[in-house]
Amino acid sequence: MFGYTQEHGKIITIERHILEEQSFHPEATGTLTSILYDLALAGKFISSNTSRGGLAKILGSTDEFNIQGERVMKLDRLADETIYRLNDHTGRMAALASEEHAEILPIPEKYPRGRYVLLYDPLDGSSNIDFNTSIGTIFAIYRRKSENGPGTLEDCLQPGRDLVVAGYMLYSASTMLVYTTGSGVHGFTLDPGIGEFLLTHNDIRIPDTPRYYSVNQGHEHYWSEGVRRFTHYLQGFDSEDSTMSMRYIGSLVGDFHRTLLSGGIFYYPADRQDRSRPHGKLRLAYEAAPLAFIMEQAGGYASDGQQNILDIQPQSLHQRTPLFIGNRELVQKAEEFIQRHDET
Ligand code: AFP
Repeated sequence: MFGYTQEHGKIITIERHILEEQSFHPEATGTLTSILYDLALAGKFISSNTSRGGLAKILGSTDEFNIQGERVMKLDRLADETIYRLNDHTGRMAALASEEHAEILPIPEKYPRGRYVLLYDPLDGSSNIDFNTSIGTIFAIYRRKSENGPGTLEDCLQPGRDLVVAGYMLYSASTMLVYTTGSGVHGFTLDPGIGEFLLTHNDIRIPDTPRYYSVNQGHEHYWSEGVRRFTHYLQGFDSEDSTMSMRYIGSLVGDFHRTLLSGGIFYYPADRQDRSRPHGKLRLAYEAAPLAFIMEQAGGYASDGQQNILDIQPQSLHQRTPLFIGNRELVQKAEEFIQRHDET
């Protein structure tokens, strides 16, 4: 009746939901539950600041550039520090890695180290901030591989297949947190009045009938023949049946979230625009792998055009990858076009 959840009219907070999920795993110590709770808290903090943007004088950019060569926005910095500071002292993390930093972020010596590593993109789509358009945070949690001591680079360089938790926060008309621990995808909406994330989207499945395709078509000129022909296929050039509408925000979390709920495909292919990044713009560890894990849990699929994103072993923290993500048949269709028309 109040629209919070379809689940027998119950109002379910994220805390209760996480605890209920934990009860299905008798071996669980509660550590992951606490990490998720801290991430939800980070989401509330970042959301509160993004919604006060102009008022809090935190819109705009600093004079610095991050490891990706992008200008650091003030809110980026704030989101980055919030997530680090909520996780550096809890004894749950062996190390962290942020899209904003070249190297892994160690846990200070004075604090205990834990069993997990957290990789995060603190504020994705930040070039949209000043235009009041949706932005997001993406997070990925793995079990450490090293036995003890400080977490290592190797702990952070794991294929998406080994993810323990993946999720994102979307700061938009409302703030949402969506996550999976490998048993379904669940979405929560922040009720700003009470400061709680409440379950609004239980067990999300990507709809079977795709609705939109999503790509920066302004780059078509730089695409391969396979990607161009695939796009024409979506536009119905091959058969009227497959005509699809296009939507593109330019903010990955927003574009992904719409694709997840509406069905369709989002892609950011490799292109020839910038020779320094022949594999496209998106980052494997911070963006593609966690979103691929969520998409697969929701019944979809993600590929780099040739192979499942989840099977790619990252070689470096900031490695980039082409990404095709959404309904399985569409992503496989993209693979087919690429295989048929592009040289490998
Ligand atoms: P910014 O964080 O610089 O805004 O980049 C956002 C992003 O990494 C991702 O969120 C978008 O999907 C993609 O870039 C948009 O890139 P284009 O502007 O080239 O379409």
